[in-house]
Amino acid sequence: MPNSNSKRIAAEKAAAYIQDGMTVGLGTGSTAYWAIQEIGKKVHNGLQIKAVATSVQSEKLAIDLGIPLSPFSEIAEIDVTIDGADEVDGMWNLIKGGGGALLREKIIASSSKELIVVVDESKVVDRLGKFHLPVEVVKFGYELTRRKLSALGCEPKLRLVDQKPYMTDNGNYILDCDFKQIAMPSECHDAINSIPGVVDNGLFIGMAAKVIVGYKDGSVKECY
Ligand code: ABF
Repeated sequence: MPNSNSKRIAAEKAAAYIQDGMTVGLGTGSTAYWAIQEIGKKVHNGLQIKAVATSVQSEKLAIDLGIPLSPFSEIAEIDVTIDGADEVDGMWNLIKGGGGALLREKIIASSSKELIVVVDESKVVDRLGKFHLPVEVVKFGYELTRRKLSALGCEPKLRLVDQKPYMTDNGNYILDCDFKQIAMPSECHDAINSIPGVVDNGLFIGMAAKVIVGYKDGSVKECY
């Protein structure tokens, strides 16, 4: 994972909130990576937690670090989830899903008492939408789903890896939708999710309890 200092300081600041006895959601991406590393150190030093991961990638990292994972069936509620984002606006609405994990991230975030978002300064924007919005769709009829999405005023592109459709951990496709800018994120979120074939999208509206931003100069800012 890239050794980006500003991501790392934000992630480590967030990891300081993890206390004994907590159930913790582990995010996905290169910023969440540093939070998981820090949590792994704390577990190695005796911290007693249960964790659940937002992706197979984070699950593997947690296992490598000795972080105890619990099956969803045993988790009533998650105390804190630490996760990254692709964009954060002034209302702390987020675009997530660049890493392809948006569905599990949203499920876990919605089951968490507190979602702490960790980003570097490049992710903070005035208006969401420069980052193409990831939308997770079922494979069946995705061409029709794509047409309905484009009718909302965007250009949906099927995410490819090695010239083949990217498959999420849940066996679905991702359409990356270029809206240029998203003036009304909440309405956009609802319009997208009302389209048959859409599983969920990367707009996280009003879900962040805290946003921690790391800066190139080594400073870090917590926004409540
Ligand atoms: C994940 O973190 C994704 O939702 C998002 O795409 C990614 C942010 O990227 P990174 O932390 O690697 O910059 O939660």
